[in-house]
Amino acid sequence: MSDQHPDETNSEEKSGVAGYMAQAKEMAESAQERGETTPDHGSDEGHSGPFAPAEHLAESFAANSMSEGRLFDVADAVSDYRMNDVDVTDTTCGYCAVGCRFDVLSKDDEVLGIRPNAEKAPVNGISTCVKGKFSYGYADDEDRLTTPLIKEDGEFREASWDEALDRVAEELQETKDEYGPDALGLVSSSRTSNEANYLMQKLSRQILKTNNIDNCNRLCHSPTVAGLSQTVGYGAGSVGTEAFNDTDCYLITGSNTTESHPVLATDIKQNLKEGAEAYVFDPRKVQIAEHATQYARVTPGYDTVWINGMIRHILEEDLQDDEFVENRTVGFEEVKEGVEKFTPEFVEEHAGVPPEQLKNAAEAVATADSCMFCWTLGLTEHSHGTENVVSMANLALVTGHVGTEKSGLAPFRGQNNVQGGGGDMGPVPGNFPGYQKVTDDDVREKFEDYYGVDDLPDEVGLTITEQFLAADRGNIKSMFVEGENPVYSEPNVDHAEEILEDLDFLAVQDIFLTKTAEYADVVLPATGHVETNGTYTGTTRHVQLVKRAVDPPGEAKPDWVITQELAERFGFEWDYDSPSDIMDEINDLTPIYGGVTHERLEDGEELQWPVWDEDHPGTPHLYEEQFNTADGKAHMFPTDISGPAERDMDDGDYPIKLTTGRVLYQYHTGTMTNREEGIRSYTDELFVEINPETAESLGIADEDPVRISSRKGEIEAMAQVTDRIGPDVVFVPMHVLGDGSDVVNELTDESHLDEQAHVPEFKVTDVKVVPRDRPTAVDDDANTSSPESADD
Ligand SMILES: Nc1nc2c(c(=O)[nH]1)N[C@H]1C(S)=C(S)[C@@H](COP(=O)(O)OP(=O)(O)OC[C@H]3O[C@@H](n4cnc5c(=O)[nH]c(N)nc54)[C@H](O)[C@@H]3O)O[C@H]1N2
Ligand SMILES: Nc1nc2c(c(=O)[nH]1)N[C@H]1C(S)=C(S)[C@@H](COP(=O)(O)OP(=O)(O)OC[C@H]3O[C@@H](n4cnc5c(=O)[nH]c(N)nc54)[C@H](O)[C@@H]3O)O[C@H]1N2
Ligand code: SF4
Ligand SMILES: [Mo]
Repeated sequence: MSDQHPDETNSEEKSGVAGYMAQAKEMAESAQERGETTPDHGSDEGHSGPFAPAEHLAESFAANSMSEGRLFDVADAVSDYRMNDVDVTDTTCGYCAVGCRFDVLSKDDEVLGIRPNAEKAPVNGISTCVKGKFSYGYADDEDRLTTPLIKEDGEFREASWDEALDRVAEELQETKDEYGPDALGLVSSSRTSNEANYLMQKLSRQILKTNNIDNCNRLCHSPTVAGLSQTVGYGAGSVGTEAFNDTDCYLITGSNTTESHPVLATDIKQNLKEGAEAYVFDPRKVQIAEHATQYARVTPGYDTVWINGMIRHILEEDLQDDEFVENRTVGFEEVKEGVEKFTPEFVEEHAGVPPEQLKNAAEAVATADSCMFCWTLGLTEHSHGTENVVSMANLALVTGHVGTEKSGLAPFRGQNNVQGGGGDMGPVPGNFPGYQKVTDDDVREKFEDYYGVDDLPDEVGLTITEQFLAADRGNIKSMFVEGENPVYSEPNVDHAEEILEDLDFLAVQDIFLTKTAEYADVVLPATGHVETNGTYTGTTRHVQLVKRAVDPPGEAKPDWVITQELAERFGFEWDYDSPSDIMDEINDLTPIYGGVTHERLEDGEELQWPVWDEDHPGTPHLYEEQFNTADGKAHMFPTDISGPAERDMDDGDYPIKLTTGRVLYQYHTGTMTNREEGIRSYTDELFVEINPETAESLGIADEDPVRISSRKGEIEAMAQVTDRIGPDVVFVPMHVLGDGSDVVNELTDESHLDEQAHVPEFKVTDVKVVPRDRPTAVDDDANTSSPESADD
């Protein structure tokens, strides 16, 4: 897309647009002057122009971050739309799991703009965030993969689909014949549709006979799925969308809501303005904390401590919901006993939360008429992430705030389709679709009958991080990676790269030649989200349609089509004509999706699973009467003080705790967002947030280049000195910023996994931080008195 609009001045409409843009830029600047350095998607009133009022703040920040030409393109599309001159396709956002819906405006197979369509958008109404609204330039980027590629003598060459798919099938078959099916590892993609993910798990089980299939859910909310499955039943949030706007109280922890789930943050902020309360616990004073009733800074890695402390205080003050506990839960006595040691003093010592803040929050949460318990990765990406989630479920259950319209458990899920494609559809080592266990004989028999085979694998397979570790030991020989960029997103990426390099065979299916794809033997070009039909399932269990707005570039094919054509190479004729056909099969085999059909969605029905059959209206909130457990009760389990995996190691050399995460403008490894010049310019350098006190003790000033080293590696970044973060903790974004030569996952450790969910400990790593030009020499100076070791 050109930077300069060809025709900026020759219509009144456009000069109106130009005026609006100038206004928008001013708004953005004044917001920045007000100190809103972390731009917020927000909604605002009072401006006129080509955009609807509530879109304004998103536009204003976009105006500040995107080239003028690009904005004119967008603005033009909107005015063209008014002239009915463009194609309009209603679809669901392909970035995060909020599940915003909007119209894609396109003309001549080029996406011109995105415009929310409130009538068809149950979650977002007329809101979107800057990514959903503006980051679609990737779609016609010149670097898109347009043909299959095969590597020959270390170089890629173009290949036909037949040649590429034959090669993939032969190689996978060869590994299977020689080493057995479990020498294969498959990574499915939460970026892709439910239908595509369903077929990936089918390929893995029916044809390749392995349960070694996983997806990015592992790196993310797998502890949420594990923790909630064992306590309340379903590995999903219990609340529907109403709660976000109407609850009386929010407990929010480990969630940078305004940057990671901007549209949910808008609902929450609006509700706070109308009198609701919010209690935020986070090591960083993230922007949602500015809007909260109370913010408490927590020591990273010690969340079970303050959560148990809250339960203890609630019990001490007799504020628990006795009736709920008695009638709807088991395990209360054990939890009561388990929390005894978590006195306010103990909590302050280990988790850093002052007693007053702990008590305030506990009392507010327990006595509110309704309350939502919200968390994201700050709670899950730990070596004890599942325990954190179980603690959170215990807290919610003790207060009785689960199972109503305005109260419940609200993990904000990550990728656009991680709830559906990453979990519900079963591309995970232990579950068929619908959380049906691969180890359950009756379940396996049902799938065997349907799939016409009698040997589905019956042992739980390997998770994504375990697949890498197994490959390192030589037990996995070949991998198939769809829509995942592990050489940036896995822990200890230098090691991950070596492992990929050493595989016998690697196939990658993506929309770009990613750094992961560079290691592949065969690369398969897939369609992106504006070129795809199917469904995504968002964080509130909404199943929503995704539709093709423009034709794919070159010969790129939809993910589900590629998987079906690969299956054919193994002699399996699946014969699906469309994603809707695949959904019919999902309906047959997956009780919670029993009545989710494309027809109903086309008719505008709003379906949140479970949807048991075609007459069932769906389930906006879970657990109104029963939990999804054998006895219908919620099961509470006591949890203990856990702490990060590295807590027992000698941290003399690495006295600082590193935590990692997201920024508003970027999306993960940046394969899509980094193609927007304006967005990139906002995040053109890797940075590290350092508290002023810590910076001073380390001799580091704002914007200084620094070196950060851990037991696994070393990177450089630019210091951002800010009291957003607490002393002795630093934050580095997980994204690929600047030239990408340094990424934070060079520092993280792949061996610190949660015992149950196997998520890596992305949220706490011991590090050392020094000014760049001072030698780090961790190996040399262990006994010298550098400022940081002097501080210990
Ligand atoms: N802009 C943008 N939005 C995204 C994404 C993106 O890449 N970019 N990715 C999507 C995906 S896949 C996901 S999973 C979500 C993730 O959404 P978030 O979980 O909100 O994202 P993170 O930045 O990883 O932030 C987690 C929060 O945890 C806090 N934290 C760190 N350590 C601890 C701890 O020990 N305890 C507690 N209580 N908190 C801690 C951090 O300070 C931060 O506020 O975002 C989704 N949305
Ligand atoms: N240090 C640290 N590391 C982390 C995290 C953290 O908080 N800290 N968070 C973790 C989390 S929560 C997540 S979810 C992961 C994310 O890690 P990844 O999933 O590896 O990150 P993405 O950049 O979203 O990669 C998705 C890939 O899919 C491709 N793609 C997009 N759309 C399609 C499509 O329709 N079809 C196909 N075939 N490909 C497509 C993109 O080009 C990209 O290469 O990172 C994890 N890593
Ligand atoms: S909040 Fe999430 S779903 Fe909504 S527009 Fe932004 S990235 Fe897309
Ligand atoms: Mo995620």
